[in-house]
Amino acid sequence: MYSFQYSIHHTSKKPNTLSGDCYFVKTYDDTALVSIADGLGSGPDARNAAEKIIQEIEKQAQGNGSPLALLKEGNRSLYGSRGSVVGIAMVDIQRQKVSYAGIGNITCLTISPRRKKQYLISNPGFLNGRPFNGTERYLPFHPDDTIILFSDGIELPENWEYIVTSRLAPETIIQRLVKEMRLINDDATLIIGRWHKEKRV
Ligand SMILES: [Mn+2]
Repeated sequence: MYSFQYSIHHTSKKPNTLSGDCYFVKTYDDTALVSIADGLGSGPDARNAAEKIIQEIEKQAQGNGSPLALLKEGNRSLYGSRGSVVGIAMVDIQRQKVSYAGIGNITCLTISPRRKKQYLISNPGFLNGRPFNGTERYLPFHPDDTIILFSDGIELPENWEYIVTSRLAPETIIQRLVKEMRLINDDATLIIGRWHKEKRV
């Protein structure tokens, strides 16, 4: 039995205001869905766009779905909004693979316990309800690999690989990353997750 363990760092550009980033994480049996939307600009309009698409992803998502199909569904909710960049990763521990589709400046990568890094590239642009070119990308994902997803308000510290591949829990890893990273003046979201093998009782 595996369980998906994850942790999130989420802040806004100005203290005490809503972040223009939104996110959604959920586990469906063998698949963990991890997504971040960063609304264009900042303030309420940015928030509004990011929230719309994240709510749509949440509504439409199923464990066996495809991230590109979800991007398309979500895109429809953005007509008339300012627009948003979005990344959606689905990590299937049974098939040992991750599927990813992203538009715009969202970074997604996996790292193995031996520090082998592999990036899942987002297509350029942003979503605002108009047709877009999306690509679904795939990578193998083994137990104890870590998935990392973040918006452009995050710049990982130089030693991030060592921190992430430590045997610490995701929550502790996030705390250490945040403590050591350079702060950027932007809304920021960072999610790290891994499928953890539960010991049989
Ligand atoms: Mn941003």
